[in-house]
Amino acid sequence: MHLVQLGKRYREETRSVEVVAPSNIIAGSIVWVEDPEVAWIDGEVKEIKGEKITVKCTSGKLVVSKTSNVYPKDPEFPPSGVDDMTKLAYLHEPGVLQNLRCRFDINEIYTYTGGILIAINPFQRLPHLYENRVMEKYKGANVGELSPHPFAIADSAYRQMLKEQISQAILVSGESGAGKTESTKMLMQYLAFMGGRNNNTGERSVEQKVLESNPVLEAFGNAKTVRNNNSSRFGKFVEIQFDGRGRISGAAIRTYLLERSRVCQVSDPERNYHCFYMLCAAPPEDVEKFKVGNPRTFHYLNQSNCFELDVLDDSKEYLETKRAMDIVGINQAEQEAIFRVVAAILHLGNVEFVKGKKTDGAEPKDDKSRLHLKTAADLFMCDEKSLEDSLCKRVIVTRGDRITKSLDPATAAISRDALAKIDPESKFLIGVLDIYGFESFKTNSFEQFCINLTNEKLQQHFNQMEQEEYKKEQIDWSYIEFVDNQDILDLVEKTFKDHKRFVKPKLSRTDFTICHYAGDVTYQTELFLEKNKDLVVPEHQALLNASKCSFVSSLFPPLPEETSKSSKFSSIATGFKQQLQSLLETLNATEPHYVRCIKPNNALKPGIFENNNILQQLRCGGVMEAIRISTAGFPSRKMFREFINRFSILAPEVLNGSYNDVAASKRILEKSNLSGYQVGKTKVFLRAGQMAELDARRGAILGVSAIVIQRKVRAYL
Ligand code: AD9
Ligand code: MG
Repeated sequence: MHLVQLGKRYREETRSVEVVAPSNIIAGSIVWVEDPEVAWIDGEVKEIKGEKITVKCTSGKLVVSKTSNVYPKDPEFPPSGVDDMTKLAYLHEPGVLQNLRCRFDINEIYTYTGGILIAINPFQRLPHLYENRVMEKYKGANVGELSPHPFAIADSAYRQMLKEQISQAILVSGESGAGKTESTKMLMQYLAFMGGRNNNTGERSVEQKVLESNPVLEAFGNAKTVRNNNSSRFGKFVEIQFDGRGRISGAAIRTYLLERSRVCQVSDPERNYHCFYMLCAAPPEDVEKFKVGNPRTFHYLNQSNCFELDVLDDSKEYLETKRAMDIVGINQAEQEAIFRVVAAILHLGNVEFVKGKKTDGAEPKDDKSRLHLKTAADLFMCDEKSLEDSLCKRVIVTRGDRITKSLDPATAAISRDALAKIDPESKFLIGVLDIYGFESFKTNSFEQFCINLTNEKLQQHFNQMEQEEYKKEQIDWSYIEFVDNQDILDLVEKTFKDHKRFVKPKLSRTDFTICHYAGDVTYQTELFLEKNKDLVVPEHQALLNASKCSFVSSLFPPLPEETSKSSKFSSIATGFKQQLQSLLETLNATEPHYVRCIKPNNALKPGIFENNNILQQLRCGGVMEAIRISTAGFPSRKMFREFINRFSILAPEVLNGSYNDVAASKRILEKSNLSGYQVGKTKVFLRAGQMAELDARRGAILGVSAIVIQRKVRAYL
């Protein structure tokens, strides 16, 4: 409900900067009117009476609406849409939706909104879009010259890095299943392609390692959820480092907030992390070595009835993951140690406890539990008795509490070891951020709180970068209203009560609502404290530190003296806040680029475009906000030199003699009779639609000259 209201808020704000005022609408006009089912429906205005307008919809329905809720429909809308929203004659919500839809229908899944790339998940392989020859084509082409594509975004980041000598970041966002991880892979594929160098040593190159790190990360950090069969349960920031000449010199991956609770608790029909099922489906000799078997026999897996996935062959994935581990440089011994830990977790999960007969503590329930405990100890290469003691002698220890810890360092170690810097001469980096988008579910807990706070921060970053660009170029932007969300960040980080963004629902004692930039979210606090605990029991730490396997013991370094006495308590929120702070510091030093992924339907099927669903995502992802800012501001910008190269054809005389960039750019603009644009210190800033206008004129002239040339050629023949 709140999202619908929010949509209204956007529309009201957008209206003040509407390209076409609703007053243009008269009887007979073709318009868009709101519809509860399909969001917007087109029709013809039959009658206008003051605030009321009657529309005969194409569905045959007669709708009476408020004049202010009706928008003009572009009568000359091109049937295959436009590749940049700023080229739309009418830039409003129904127009944006219509454009995305008709492009989606012809498998054009990418569209620009000014500088942002919108990517709609096709839920079907479109291999022709990602071939090597496509990458070749994008190499060095201007953004806007070719169809919108993640390669174009990566190319522009790469070239900007070299030209301006600053690091770049590509922020990929969207809800679960929208295609962030897939888009991230394409961006990385392109950057590896551009920055790769020949190596004849037979060793794996850094870029190969970067690309191959994905299957490893996904085996340990992805799981099937109800929203996505391959859902990343962690955020990641992939840094690709380059030397001054643009060649890849190293890479690193930072991960954020892995969902640890999944190791011990899985709800039907979801799955635990892929690695557990893979190991169970390993070749017989490995199954025997790691003492695993049918996934249905393990408590951590059989809490859900989902074991196999149509789209994923676990035994194939096991081999693939091991191959990828080879490539990224995890040797056989390390691989074995990693899978031993994975198997030990499964066995530990099968140990059941009962109240001890002799002492107050607990003890393994029966021989079966004892056997699992022994197997876990064997796999961890630690002392069985100590393992039992460490689990049983503390009443507060519940099944799995400590185990939740082990996957996380394992994943961290993989990314750390796999992708260590190999060249100290890195000058800049291009970072790609694949992070969870804004979430609002029926019940929202601690995870949603952290995720939404992240998005709030990133949205603020987006607004600040936009404002900074205007300031730097000394562009007058006083009339552009940026919605500042600092107050929400203050609310979360500093105060809590009596804040206009904070609502306490009357009917619940434990819920609270925060009015986020993307909508209101009510959080249920029951599990907040529990989930926020990052408890490591010192006995467990000491036990595993003493493991005979150096890999396992390295995951659990000895604790400093003073903390080993009591349980080491640290909060997830504090750690996460620090990570987020450091991420933002990195981002602040980079030039940002944006990819917004959209999930067209919840059935995860090709060809289905759900209007209401998509609109919600456009609003939550800040796309409507970006369009609003764009309409009010200057969505298209070009460096003077690029602008002159492209448009001097509109005023060829500017190139006569020695000319100055500013004067030449101004002259071209004056001759084009545009208004409202601004000329900054290094760039030309154009209003929505003006770039398209200039391109059209350029196209017309080029078309004419092409005809002249053709005629001449024909005459010559
Ligand atoms: V989550 O927040 O990690 O749960 P993501 O990362 O946004 O989510 P993901 O990239 O995993 O979503 O995409 C989900 C699925 O959609 C993939 O497994 C593919 O089957 C499908 N997909 C996404 N993008 C593309 C694409 N460009 N072409 C083909 C795609 N299929
Ligand atoms: Mg993902």
